[in-house]
Amino acid sequence: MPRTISHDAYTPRPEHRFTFGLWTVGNPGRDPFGDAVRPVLSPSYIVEKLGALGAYGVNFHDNDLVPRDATAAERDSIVREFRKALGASGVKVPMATTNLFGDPVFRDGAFTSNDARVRRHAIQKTMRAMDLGKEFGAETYVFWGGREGTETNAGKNVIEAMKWFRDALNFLCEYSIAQGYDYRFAIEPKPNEPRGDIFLPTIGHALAFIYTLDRPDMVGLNPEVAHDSISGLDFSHGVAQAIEANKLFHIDLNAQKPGRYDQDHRFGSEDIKQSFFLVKLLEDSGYEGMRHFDSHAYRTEDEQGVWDFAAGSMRTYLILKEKVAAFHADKEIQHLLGELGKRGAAPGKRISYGKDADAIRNETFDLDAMRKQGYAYERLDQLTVELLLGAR
Ligand code: DIG
Ligand code: MN
Ligand code: MN
Repeated sequence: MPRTISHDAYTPRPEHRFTFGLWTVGNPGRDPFGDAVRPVLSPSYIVEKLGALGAYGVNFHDNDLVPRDATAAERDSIVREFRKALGASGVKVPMATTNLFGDPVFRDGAFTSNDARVRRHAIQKTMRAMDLGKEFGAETYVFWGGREGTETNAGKNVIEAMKWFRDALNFLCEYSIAQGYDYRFAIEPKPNEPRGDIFLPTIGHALAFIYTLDRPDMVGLNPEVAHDSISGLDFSHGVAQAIEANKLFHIDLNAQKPGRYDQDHRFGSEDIKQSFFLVKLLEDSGYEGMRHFDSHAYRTEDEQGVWDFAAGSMRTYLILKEKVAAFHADKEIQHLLGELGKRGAAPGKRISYGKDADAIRNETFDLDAMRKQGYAYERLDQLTVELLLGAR
C-alpha cells in the first residue's frame, strides 16, 4: 500500500470538496535559482492520482491544459484525453483561470499593461480560457493579476490602470452573460511577486474595487493564505470580512512563514493555530465552496513526495476540522464563550439609531467596573492551544 493512502477518520472523500490546480501537484520544482527536479506530469495522470487520493476536483489555467503553441487539432486531442480521465475518475473541474503571467507579452501586466494591444490580447485570451473552462463545467473563474503592477511608478499611471482593470472585468462579465456561462468571478489579491508591487494587493483593496464594477454581484474573492501572511495580516480576519460581505467565492489554502517570498507550502505546515482558526471560520460559517490547495511540494521531493504533499494537505484540514468539533464540545471553552456572550458577544446583539438612540443617549455606565473587568482570553487561548496539542 503506497504510504500516501490511509483509511481512517481523516481519509479525504469527494464530499469534502478538496481541489488542486493542475499546476500544484504538477509543479516540477523549478525556482528562480534552479532547474526543474521532477518530470512533467500529464493532466490525465494528475486527475487519476488525485481521484485515487479522494480529491473532489482539479482546476487549471488555460495553458496548464492546452499549451500556448498547441494547434487546434492538438487542443482537441488534449481536451478529449482530459475529459476521458475526468469521466473515469469522477473528478470535477469547479474552477478555471487564465495564465496572464507566463508569456513575456505580459511583462508589464495583462489588463493593466501600458500597451493597449496587450490589454486587448489579455481579454481575448481570457475569453478563450473561459470557453475552455466551461467545456468542463467550471463555475468559478479566478483572476489573479500576477503581472498587474510595477517595479517603478515612473511609467505607470495607476489611476488609468485601475480604469483599464475595471474595463477588462466589466467586459468579461458581459461576455460571460452573453455566452450564458453564469460564471462567478473571483479576484485573488497578492501584495507582490512576481511584480515588485501588485495592484489590488489585499482583500480590502479587492473588495473596494469590486463595488466600482458594473456588475459587482458577479464578482467576489479568491483569497490565499500565503498572500495575506506575506503582508503580515491575519488571513482569517480578511476571510471573515469576505464571508460577511457574501464575497467568498473560492479560497486558496496553503501555508507561509511571514516575511518571506510566496512559499505556497502544504496547508497547515506552518502556523497551526492560524490554520485552525481558518478551518473553524470556514466550517462554522457554513462555507460550501471548494477547499482549494494552491501550493506545491518542497523542491526536495520526488513524485511520491508530491502525493504525500497532496494527501497531507487534505488530511491536515480534516484533523483541524475534528479539532473544531472538539472546541465546540469543550465545556470550559464553551463556558468562557458563554460568559462573553452574556456581555454582548453573542451574534445578533446589534444596535440601530432608530431603535436605540434614546436609550443610548440616556444610558448610565458603571465605567469603574467596566474598566476593571478582563475577558479571560489568556485562558481561552491556552485551552485552544492545549486542544491543538492534544493535551485535552
Ligand atoms: C497564484 O496564487 C494564483 C495562480 O496560481 C492562479 O491563477 C490562482 C488560482 O488559484 N492562484
Ligand atoms: Mn501563492
Ligand atoms: Mn493562489
